[in-house]
Amino acid sequence: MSFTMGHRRTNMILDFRANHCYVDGMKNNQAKKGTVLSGSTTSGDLTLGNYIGAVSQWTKMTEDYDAYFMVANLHSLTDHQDPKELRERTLSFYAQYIALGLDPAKCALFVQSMVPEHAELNWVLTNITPIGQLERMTQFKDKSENKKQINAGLLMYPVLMAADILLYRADFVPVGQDQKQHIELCRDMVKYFNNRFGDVFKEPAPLIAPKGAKIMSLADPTKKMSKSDPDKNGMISILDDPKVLEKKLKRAVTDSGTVVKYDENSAGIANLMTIYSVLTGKSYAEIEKDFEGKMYGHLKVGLAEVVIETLKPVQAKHRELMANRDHLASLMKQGAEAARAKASETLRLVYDHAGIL
Ligand code: AQP
Repeated sequence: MSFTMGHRRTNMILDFRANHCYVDGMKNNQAKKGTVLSGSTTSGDLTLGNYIGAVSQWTKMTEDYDAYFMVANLHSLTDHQDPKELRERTLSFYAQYIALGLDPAKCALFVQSMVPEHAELNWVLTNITPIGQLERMTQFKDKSENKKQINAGLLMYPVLMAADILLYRADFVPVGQDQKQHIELCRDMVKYFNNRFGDVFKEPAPLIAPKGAKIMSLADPTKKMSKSDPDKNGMISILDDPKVLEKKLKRAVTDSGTVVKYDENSAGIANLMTIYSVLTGKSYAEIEKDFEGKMYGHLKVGLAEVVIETLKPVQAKHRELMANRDHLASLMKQGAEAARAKASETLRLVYDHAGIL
């Protein structure tokens, strides 16, 4: 009975898709280069690192791939979240994605918790994943350091991430450098699952941008820029006020040199030049030429202008979207329905293979 109901639900979703631009991509699936899935955790507002390393890559893929992008709100529970703030941030995050260029008509743009299959597949995968492998994850080691109490969710984070990817049987996962290890683990989990239950999944490959895959903290350029970093001076939030942006960039930590020259060993200035290069499309050599005879301070002022100009339209679009909550809610509902069409099909296959009624 549930099988029939599942079918009925899927048909309903496909009917919905027929009235939606997204269906055009689905109809032409033959011409697509494969399926992509990615997301970002609602542990703070998106940073320039999240944008450069991930979201900006996603927006380029919606034409060529069958694309699924999610607001990963379940992932944020690995850390303490104020429920009221989390609810509001989830809405804001969704609006930030669209403001940054993701078009909900060209991809399935959804909130993770609105697709319950993520949590269901997570449980199945939990039972094929060796704990030792999870304990070796760099992110787990970094995030559990100095914590008095480590919750099981922090350890299991990569399992839920694998469920996110495998539910859509994604071929590619566009991510920043820090997530590569988690994708490798997901590939192992595909082998464990297929060996035990039969061929259901294929191994996904990470897609990592050649430049900007690891934007560093402005306060400590040896550390990754992170949205949950308690030191707010280290991050550029895409919603930061222009005055705040200018102040943070002018204060960015660099070495004691003065000449604007790209050098990997000079982490602070290399980071600023990378951000400048990605946002303007200029090469390092061109930037060096632009700032010839000038000092680090000039680069920081120039970069502040570039960042402010880049984020101005994004912030305006975000404000506009947040002013119409009903419209956002309806986009979220449509996105979740489109995602569930594929997710429920995969889960049914998984349960069939695993003997789960
Ligand atoms: N600094 C960064 N440079 C380039 N890419 C980055 N990403 C994150 N930080 C940078 C990429 O953004 C995507 C979404 O990441 P996430 O939110 O799921 O988790 P994360 O990698 O742990 O990102 P944060 O900002 O550091 O979050 P918190 O503070 O919660 O840990 C991923 O593709 C990631 O690689």
